[in-house]
Amino acid sequence: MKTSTYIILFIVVIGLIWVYYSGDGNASEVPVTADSYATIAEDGYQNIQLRYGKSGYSFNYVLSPNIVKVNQPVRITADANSLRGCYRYVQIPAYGLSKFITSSDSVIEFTPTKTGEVVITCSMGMGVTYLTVEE
Ligand SMILES: [Cu+2]
Repeated sequence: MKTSTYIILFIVVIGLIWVYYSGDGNASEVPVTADSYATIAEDGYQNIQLRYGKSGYSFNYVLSPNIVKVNQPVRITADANSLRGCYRYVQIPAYGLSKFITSSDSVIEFTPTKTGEVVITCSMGMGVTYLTVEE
């Protein structure tokens, strides 16, 4: 093959790789499974774990489970060991919540009052994940 053919092939392959990996880490990339749905514990709370780990094609906050029922209290327990730097400053702007996570103080509780996606972010905004609230 001619050199120009190789160059064109190279550009096409790079383009395909770029398209494949250019996800923005939205919750929609995380496949929904039975484990995605929170169960309601005896105390009425839906227990969620928050940690730092692989999310889609990158690393970010990970919620498990990540789908809850509306108007039922949610208890998010953060894994302080996996959260570093500003990732420990967990914000839930829609509910006016802001908390610095330590290993002895790692719980955030709130009751989602409307359906949709609740943004959970770090203080600087690079840590982002979404809690899906359903009817
Ligand atoms: Cu941050």
